[in-house]
Amino acid sequence: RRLWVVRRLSRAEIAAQAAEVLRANDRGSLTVAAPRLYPHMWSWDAAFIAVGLARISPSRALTELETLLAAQWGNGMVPHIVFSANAPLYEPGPDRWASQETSPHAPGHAATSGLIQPPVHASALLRILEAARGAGAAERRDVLARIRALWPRMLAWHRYLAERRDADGRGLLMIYHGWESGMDNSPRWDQPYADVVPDPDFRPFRRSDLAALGEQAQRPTDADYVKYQWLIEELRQARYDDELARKSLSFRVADVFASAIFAAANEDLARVGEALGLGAGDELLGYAARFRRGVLGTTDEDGFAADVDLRTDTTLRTKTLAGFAPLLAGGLDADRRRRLVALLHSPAWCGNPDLAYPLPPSTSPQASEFDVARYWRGPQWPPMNLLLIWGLERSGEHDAADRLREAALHQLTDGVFAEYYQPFTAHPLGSRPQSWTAAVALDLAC
Ligand code: 2M8
Repeated sequence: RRLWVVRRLSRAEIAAQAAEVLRANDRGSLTVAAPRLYPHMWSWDAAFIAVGLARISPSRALTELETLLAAQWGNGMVPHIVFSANAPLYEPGPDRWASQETSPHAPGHAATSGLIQPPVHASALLRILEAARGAGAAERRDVLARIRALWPRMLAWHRYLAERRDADGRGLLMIYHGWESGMDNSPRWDQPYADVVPDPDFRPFRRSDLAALGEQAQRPTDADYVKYQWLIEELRQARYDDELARKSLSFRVADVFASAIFAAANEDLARVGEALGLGAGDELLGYAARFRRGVLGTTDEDGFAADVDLRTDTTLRTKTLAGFAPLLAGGLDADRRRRLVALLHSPAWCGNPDLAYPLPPSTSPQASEFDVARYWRGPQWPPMNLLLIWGLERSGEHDAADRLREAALHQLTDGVFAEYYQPFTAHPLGSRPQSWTAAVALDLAC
């Protein structure tokens, strides 16, 4: 085992270099997720990017959310990709989604995908609001006015999720594709994907990710990708209609991690609304309570949460980072919360003696599916550290939050801003420089 050894940057150097990455990936009113592999705007990346940018300019940070929400669909859905013109090839591109031709809800002025990603946006908005309080008077006035203007779109997004993605009110968000979880090839989805069988005459298109990255062992497999592509076909056939999708798709899962993010996001949006006198507080806090209950309803005796396959009503107990969802959502009794934090620090997770940094791998090294380099099956992901830090703070676990914060920042002192990290050697993996990693570094360093 060879550790990745580099010159370590100081806090000030990290902040400066991270800001430089975000500047280089800035295309005016949006920041591309990564220059080659992901040359467009991604929904939850944009939220993390906004959190980082808020440290430099609350106004520019808000622009990121405004651009994303300007591509919102008529039914409130915020698409997981907003395509920019003249970018390097990314597949599936706008033609594969054909959203404007297929759905009456798709916006006429923006090319988008037809999926969602976890709703971190309101949590980003709250941080922008907090950063604006420390800005000069003119910027503060401007940001507050723009947040008011954005409010109806944020509310419509949350209503879409609560009404269309949790139609039966169980407090768990239904997703139609592993991409909607943001954790594409996580072992969380192995079982549901086993039931996704493309039509025999389906012709998969060429992958652009392998050419852009050149590291096959760090990406999902071809077998995975055919299914990812096929599900887009199924969704298009369902005309991106939630009523139809909910009944017809061969992948329908309750995503416990996104549900926890949503619980917290509703509280954060309620705080923004309260600060600006915009109302809807009861409604948003009602959603927060519903989704918190939904998340808690899946937990085992340690407070560790599970996804649910909604086609078969099977609970999916996998050893992935998503199990810590209750720390994000809150609501565990003190005893189980202590047990869950102890699990986080145990050898199955951050306390694993082989780890280069005590940070949670995306999949437990003790799980049979653990793969040290393959994307969401093992590597450590900086934005997930940030979500856990927020969650631990929200849960009153300040010592655990501080430990995680210190390790997360230390990992990023290599100055590479990689998409993800090999947990045992600290080698930077995936695309680089990845905007959300730079944003997290900036936030942690400031
Ligand atoms: C990855 O997902 C995209 C598809 O949406 C891909 O592999 O092409 C995931 O890591 C996702 O969570 C992330 O938002 C996206 C852009 O960074 O890349």
